[in-house]
Amino acid sequence: MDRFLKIGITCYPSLGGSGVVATELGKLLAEKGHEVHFISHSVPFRLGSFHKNIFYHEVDVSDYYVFRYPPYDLSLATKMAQVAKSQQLDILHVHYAVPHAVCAFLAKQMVGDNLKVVTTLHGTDITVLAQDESLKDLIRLAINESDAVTSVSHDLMKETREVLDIVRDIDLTYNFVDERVYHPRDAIACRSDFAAQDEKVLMHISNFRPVKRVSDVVDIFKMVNEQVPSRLLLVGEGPDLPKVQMKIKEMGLENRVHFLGKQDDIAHVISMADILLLPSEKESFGLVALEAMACGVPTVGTVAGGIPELVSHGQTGFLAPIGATRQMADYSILLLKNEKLAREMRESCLLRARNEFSSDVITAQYESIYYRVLNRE
Ligand code: GMT
Repeated sequence: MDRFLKIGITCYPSLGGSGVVATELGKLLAEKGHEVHFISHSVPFRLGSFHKNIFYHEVDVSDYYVFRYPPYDLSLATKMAQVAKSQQLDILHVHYAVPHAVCAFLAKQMVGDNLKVVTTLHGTDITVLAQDESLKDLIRLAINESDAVTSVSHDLMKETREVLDIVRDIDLTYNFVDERVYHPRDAIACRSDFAAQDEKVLMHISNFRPVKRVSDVVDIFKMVNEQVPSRLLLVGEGPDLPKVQMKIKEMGLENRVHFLGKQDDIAHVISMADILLLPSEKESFGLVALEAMACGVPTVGTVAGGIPELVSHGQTGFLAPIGATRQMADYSILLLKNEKLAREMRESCLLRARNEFSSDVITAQYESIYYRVLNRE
């Protein structure tokens, strides 16, 4: 049996959890001996250094003058088919149903049934886009026609079934982090650039979309800071950033809040924190909470989407209802004032990340899905 596969991967290559997971998976598969071909409009930002088993195929979008909107989806589908034929791909693994699973469906029509399509659902493709009546039937088709479908949480799986009326099998494959990168780093020097020795550090990392409720982060921080001298580090940027900056100014918190913008070395940055705040309204998984957990940092957040599958309430963090800022502040204060609890939670975080979300285990789960759809179990 040929264990080494040729795998095409398509994802959103810029910032975002789905792109991170897809890229990290591709890198780990390549390390295990598989040949991995990324097909996208730009090089995935986490791809890093050269690896002999990793290839990148750029999608050129036609800008023919009759097109009002350049048809990226059609160019991507064509490129997928070309790469599948020329490289004799076994698997096309697409991350995000829209448009990637739809493009993979088209590519398969061009290539034939030997090409197997695996679709991973990450969240907003279902929780937002599948609610749109104009896209619903298309997303359902792409999901039903995939040879395997995976979801990053039970919650997302349930929602996919409910919203799209899907009855087919869906595999659960939680997200993971590369333990060689995500582990507690010595961040004492960086931390002291922002916080004095007797101050605590709260952190929020996101794309500042409304769904992240960054305004709640500020409210929580204000309440915490009234009882425990603290600093808030905000990492990332996005549409709500100006609103949040304004709120911080109005609350007179400018001197206690630091904006770090987009950062590459998230493991190092997170290691500066005592707590990660994730008060999202919706989160199919919440990769950043796993990144924090792997660095020994507990999350205080919401009982939203897949977060409770990841953050074990009372052990690796605390969860409260969406919008319950007072409760999240009280949990944070409890944790920041109790060194023993903080130490225990840190240990539980490291253990849980290693045991439940190990990159070895999750990569092997994806491999077994590939072998299953190829009938090579
Ligand atoms: O959270 C975002 O806004 C980005 C989005 C993405 O497309 O990458 O994240 C989704 O996929 C991540 C990886 O599986 C999950 O960790 C996030 O929870 C999910 N976001 C939402 O469900 C809002």
